Amino acid sequence: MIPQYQQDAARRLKVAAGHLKSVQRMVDEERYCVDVMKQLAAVQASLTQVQQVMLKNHLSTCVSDAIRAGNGAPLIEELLTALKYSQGVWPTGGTDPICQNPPGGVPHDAVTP
Ligand SMILES: [Cu+2]
Repeated sequence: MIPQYQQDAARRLKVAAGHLKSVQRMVDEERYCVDVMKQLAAVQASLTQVQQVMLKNHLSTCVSDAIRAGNGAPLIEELLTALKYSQGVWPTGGTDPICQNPPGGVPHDAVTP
């Protein structure tokens, strides 16, 4: 793993684990349901951020290495399958924001050959 991403993921997981423990305590103490739900949503958002870090690492390492070696297709398929089970990893909820609105670029569906 790229050290920066590894440290980022580890830090975020540690925070999420601590947060989850406090939610568990809230359930044990029979705290107000909506308050528990809000805290659970926050834990889920933290885990989604870890997913995004892992995705960045995977694209930066495994996928780009495979593409450079001419063997990217299986990893792209594997990633698309994994993303079906990783709702919210794309910030807009399942669509690719880069293709829709690339910084300083043109969406690839707007490009004519
Ligand atoms: Cu990878």
